[in-house]
Amino acid sequence: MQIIGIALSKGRILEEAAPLLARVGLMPREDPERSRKLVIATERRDVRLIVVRASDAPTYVQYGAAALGIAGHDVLAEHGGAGLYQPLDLGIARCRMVVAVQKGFDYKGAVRQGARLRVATKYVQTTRAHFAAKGVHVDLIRLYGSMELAPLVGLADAIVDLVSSGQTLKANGLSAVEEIMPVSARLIVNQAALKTKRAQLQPLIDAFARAVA
Ligand code: PRT
Ligand code: MG
Repeated sequence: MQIIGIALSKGRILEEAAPLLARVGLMPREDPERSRKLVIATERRDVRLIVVRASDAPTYVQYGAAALGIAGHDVLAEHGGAGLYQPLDLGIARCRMVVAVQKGFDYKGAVRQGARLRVATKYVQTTRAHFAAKGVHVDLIRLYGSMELAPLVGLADAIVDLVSSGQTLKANGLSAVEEIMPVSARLIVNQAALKTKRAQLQPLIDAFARAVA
């Protein structure tokens, strides 16, 4: 019996994945939000949770450090998906990736005039691809969080960030001017492991599919 790891992040993803994990029979044996352990046993002796940063989940699965994982489409788009199967949209942690600007900034006008936009984001690859496809010239400023701050202090003309309720944008005088993609979390699988451990992995993937349906 080989041990199967599931890479996932605490917070939003774990919170919304918890009911799915319960239905699949993978309830953690201790609360990952409270525990300082990063490897957490589940109801099943052959499956454990690997607690990672949200943006690191695809990397752990790509290199086979975890056979399975749960990651947002935002994070997967940025990672590129090398070495991963993405068999299932789990429909959790839903939001939208958008371009947002300060109220009063004429985004459409700036784009129309071919102005060079300064765009702050942690989604550098996705943002570059989005504006390249539109033929808009951008200077990308790489941030690691709190993107909403950048336009307020003159660091950037626009940001690319996630929005769910819209409260954070609103509270900072920003508004979404363009949607880049809808986002939800996917089940991800190491491609090589799916071949070598299919007897163990396929039933788990099927169980997740039933849990979602
Ligand atoms: O904290 P860390 O740097 O490790 O990573 P993280 O901040 O990306 O992790 P986490 O747990 O916050 O988010 C994990 C995943 O949840 C993301 O990769 C998305 O796939 C998904 N998700 C869904 C979201 C949101 N909704 C969301 N609203 N992730 C972040 N947000 C943030 C957004 O960036 C903005 O700052 O919430 C704020 C906006 O929320 P509203 O409700 O005010 O619009
Ligand atoms: Mg966070």
